[in-house]
Amino acid sequence: MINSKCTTRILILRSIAILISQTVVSAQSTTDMISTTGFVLDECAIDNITCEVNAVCTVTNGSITCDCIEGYQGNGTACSDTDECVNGTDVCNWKSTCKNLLGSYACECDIGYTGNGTLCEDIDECSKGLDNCDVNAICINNDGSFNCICETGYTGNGTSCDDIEECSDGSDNCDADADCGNTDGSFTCVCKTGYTGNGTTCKDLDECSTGSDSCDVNANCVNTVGSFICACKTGYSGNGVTCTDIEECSNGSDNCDANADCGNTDGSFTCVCKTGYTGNGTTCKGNLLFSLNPETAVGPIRECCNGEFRDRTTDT
Ligand SMILES: [Ca+2]
Ligand SMILES: [Ca+2]
Ligand SMILES: [Ca+2]
Ligand SMILES: [Ca+2]
Repeated sequence: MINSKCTTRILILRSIAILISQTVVSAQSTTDMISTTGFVLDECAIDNITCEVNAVCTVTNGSITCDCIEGYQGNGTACSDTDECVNGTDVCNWKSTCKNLLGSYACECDIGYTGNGTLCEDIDECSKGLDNCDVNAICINNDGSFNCICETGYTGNGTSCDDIEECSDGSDNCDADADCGNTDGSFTCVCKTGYTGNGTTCKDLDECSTGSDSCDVNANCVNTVGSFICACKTGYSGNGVTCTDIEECSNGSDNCDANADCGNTDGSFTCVCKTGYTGNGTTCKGNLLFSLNPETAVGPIRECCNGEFRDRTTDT
């Protein structure tokens, strides 16, 4: 603060009237009188010279001095406010704002800082819960402020974060043979039926070798990409998932010889040549049987032809 002084030297004749003692005063100057008598004169009070309201009056070696008080500047009879903020005499922290007051000034920590103005420290808005970050955002404190960053899986400005629709916007990494399912903050990849893997990588599932097929026990399983085929084995009919034995004998699909007996079996059938016939069942030939020795036989000779006996004599 810059103060100027106004010094006024005067003779205080009237001071005699207020001398505390009755000591006779010689005709001396007031200055001499004080020093020689030891009496105290309130010269500031008795003098017509009045200091400015924002100044203090002091007496030094018989001289009255008006000094502007701290916070003001002038010659003592006229004092004006000192703007400490402008002249740089304030001690405000660089993170605070200086506000000039009449006869003084104030330091107010800037937004984001806390303290008395002379000392200002960053406010950790994140740990104190003073941030306005979205519930799905990460708060990062910094000097004087903070940042809000949407968490992975969300999009927005940090104070507002929305779920990313990965499946519909194509930002998912699901395999082409996987089903993508959106979730709040993420997404899922599940291999489609017929495929196996973690969802981001899917390969065909060999249902036949892994035993996860649904083929009938009497069907052949054929693996395909993404699926499998069930085909009833020979001798069975059905859709592959359910196979039943074919009744070849009764539905006429057997290939037994006409002179064979057809017998159904599970998955097949048998052909057995009838009595009097020989063959593998699918082909049967009649036995040529002579009931008697033609040379010694008495009566008609009977022979067999295609299982029917007849008199040989009648055949000639
Ligand atoms: Ca901060
Ligand atoms: Ca999502
Ligand atoms: Ca397959
Ligand atoms: Ca059969």
